[in-house]
Amino acid sequence: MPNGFIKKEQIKDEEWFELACLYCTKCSLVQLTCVVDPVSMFKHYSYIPSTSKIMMNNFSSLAASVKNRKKLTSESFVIDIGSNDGSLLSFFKSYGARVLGIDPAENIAEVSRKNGIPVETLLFGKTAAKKVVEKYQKADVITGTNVIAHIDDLHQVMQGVSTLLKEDGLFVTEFPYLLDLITKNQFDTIYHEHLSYFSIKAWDYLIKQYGFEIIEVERTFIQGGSIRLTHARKGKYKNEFKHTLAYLKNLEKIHGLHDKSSYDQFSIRVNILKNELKTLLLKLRQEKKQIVGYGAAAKGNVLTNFFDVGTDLMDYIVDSTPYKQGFLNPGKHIPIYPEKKLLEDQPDYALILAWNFADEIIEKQSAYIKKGGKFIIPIPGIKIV
Ligand code: JHZ
Repeated sequence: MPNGFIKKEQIKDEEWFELACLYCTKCSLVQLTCVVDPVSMFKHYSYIPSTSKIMMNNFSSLAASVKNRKKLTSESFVIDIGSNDGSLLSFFKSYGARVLGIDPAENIAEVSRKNGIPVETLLFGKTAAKKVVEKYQKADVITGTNVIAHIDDLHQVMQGVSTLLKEDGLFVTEFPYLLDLITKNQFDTIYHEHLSYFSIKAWDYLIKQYGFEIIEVERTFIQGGSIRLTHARKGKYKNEFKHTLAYLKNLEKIHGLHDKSSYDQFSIRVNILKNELKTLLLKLRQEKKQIVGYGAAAKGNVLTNFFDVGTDLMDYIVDSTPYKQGFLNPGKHIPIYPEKKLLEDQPDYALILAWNFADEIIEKQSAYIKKGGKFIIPIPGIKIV
């Protein structure tokens, strides 16, 4: 599993799941073939967004844009689905709004509560939404960043949102955009936590069934290219983004997102990338260079497994997340250490597995580069810095 970091003694019990996609010829949605039990994946979670400055800036900008549109007061109630450590809600709280997180990860909910952000530890759906409405009230704003694609039953998501949101409420969601995934070879963002890969066409097909419309759309560079969508019930707000939506749908068509054969071509491109990267790493190893990984991202676990990069090619991975340090990455069992080990050891090359944070990492590790260290960025194509 992508976030299934383990200890050495757990290797014998490690679980493996198929990783493959299906394409719907009717609505163009891309989904995984295999659904892993969400309780086992999310009850104890190791990913926290607040370790990244870029992620925090993104949350800050999302909250600010909602505030501009919705005029938040101390009466406003904001709910975040997949609230993690409460990072996004902390911005809404700073605007005076009442906030509540919904997240199944008990370990991270504790962190959130310590940060002053209350959480209901629930998997989101219609039942969870009903419980929250009974205990609290309906929400003025519902947010959900990098979480909707993690939920198997998308109809449950929209039923939940519809149950939980006031008539004039806003629903804001952000997820990696399929257009970026396909055009930038981001195959490694395909993993068990992400069950759906959305184009605007597929997403629009879903939300229309529940009486919602997209009233604002923005492409962001988060996670290598995401899309932030603001929704309201049809006709409640002025929709100034009709042309942008039509433009994006057309762009998706041009890039073949609505046509199955484009996905076969994508697969060929990924296999070419695999050959190129493996050839480079093998060559460096023959030259007796030390190679490590940077960022034990879930996507990095996909890359190391799919490209078959193990401890024969990569000595270890450094990562800033305390929950990951001291563990082995799933599948390939590469050990994970704190980031400071990079400067202590000064390896020749560091393969940036968290390539979406390449700029932030390179800036942070300028001392490593000054001493002659090199970074390899694998996606969208190999680049050595
Ligand atoms: P990062 C996660 O995927 C999981 P991952 C999840 N399923 C999802 O949808 C996506 O995010 C959006 C480390 N790091 O954010 C921290 C450093 O060590 O790309 C993280 O372990 N030093 C919710 O796991 C990893 O890299 C740094 O300076 O692919 C990045 O993981 C920085 C900036 C990060 O997400």
